[in-house]
Amino acid sequence: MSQSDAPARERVKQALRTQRIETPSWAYANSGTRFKVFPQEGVPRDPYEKIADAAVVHRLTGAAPTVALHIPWDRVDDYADLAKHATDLGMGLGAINSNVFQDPDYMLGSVTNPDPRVRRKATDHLLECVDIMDATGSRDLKLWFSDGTNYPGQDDIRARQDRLATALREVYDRLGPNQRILLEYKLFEPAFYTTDVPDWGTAYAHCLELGPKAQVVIDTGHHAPGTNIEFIVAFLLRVGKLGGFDFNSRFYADDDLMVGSADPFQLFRIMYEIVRGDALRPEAGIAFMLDQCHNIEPKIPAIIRSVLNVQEATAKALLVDAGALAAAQQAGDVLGANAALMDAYNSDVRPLLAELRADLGLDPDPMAAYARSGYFERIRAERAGGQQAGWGA
Ligand code: AFD
Ligand code: MN
Repeated sequence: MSQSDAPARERVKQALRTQRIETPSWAYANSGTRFKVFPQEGVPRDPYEKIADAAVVHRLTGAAPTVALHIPWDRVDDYADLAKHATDLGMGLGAINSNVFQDPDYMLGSVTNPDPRVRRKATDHLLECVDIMDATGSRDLKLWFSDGTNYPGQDDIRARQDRLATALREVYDRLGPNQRILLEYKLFEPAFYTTDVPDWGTAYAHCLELGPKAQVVIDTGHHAPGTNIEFIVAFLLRVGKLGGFDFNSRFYADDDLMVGSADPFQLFRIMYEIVRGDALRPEAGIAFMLDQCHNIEPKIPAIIRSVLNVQEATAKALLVDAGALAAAQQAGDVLGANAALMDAYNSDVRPLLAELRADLGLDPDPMAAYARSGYFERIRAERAGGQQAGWGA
């Protein structure tokens, strides 16, 4: 199917109108590597300013109406007031990200720590995050555990799974009817020998044990090099256990670069499995979140670029001629089937996306619109003082 085919263009545009991409509060703040955090001008100093920046991304792209929070980085006295601030800016508060990886007590783990006092403290933090979800109206609690060990024999691998299951069960049972746990896995880092939730299979098994309100979240930077991520997407979609994504890009490790910047073809293949699984619609419940750190590039335009990259990959995936592809697959026509997918991937969808933005009353080029907006110059002046937000690694 080519995008010169008018009905196809309309169908693609219609599907893209429903796409929602959630940006992370922490991507607007200072970030870096373990070697250095390079502060940037204009960076927000609190969650209110982070949400203001996220609102600019949504205003220019029309596709990013919610912003994920990270607790305690975004802790405030009155979450209802923060939610109203977001609403006033045309935004919503999205996933609540727990943080049981930066307190000194968590050196040997959080919910899997051998010390029951530490496990209680970590589990109480997760329960506090659910309380916050009640106040913000968030659906999703994102759980990532840096828990693991650095040496063989350090701790009992199996006992740590029991501890994890116990904590997850307590938090799961606290969830309201419209709330979910999104359990995130990561193969490596910061632990070097075992990680307690290292891969999609572990996350899937725990979510299966917990129940329907526990889903797996795929962070695209959390796999061994060469992992076929679109296989994981297809498998989890088929069994109804894909809760969402933490999109980013990597050349080597968990680089948290702009999604699609290192491997746009992989992002297209991932979005093709979403389209093939009829999971693009908001009703499908897949959270399309960014989880990125813009260490050396200006943050707001980097996030805009990331949203555009997801839209472009999605538009290409929507252009795949499903009929021609299925026919070639069933006929065992290897080259024909590959060509059907590659035809879509090789389409330049930027004119179609520019047309969609014009239809929506948006500037066809959000990056240029941001550069012209004067917003950066304004926040650089307004935010000259105060303590910049960041995770201070
Ligand atoms: C780190 C972790 C993980 C988590 C994110 C926000 O690797 O991706 O989702 O922090 O807590 O990037
Ligand atoms: Mn993540």
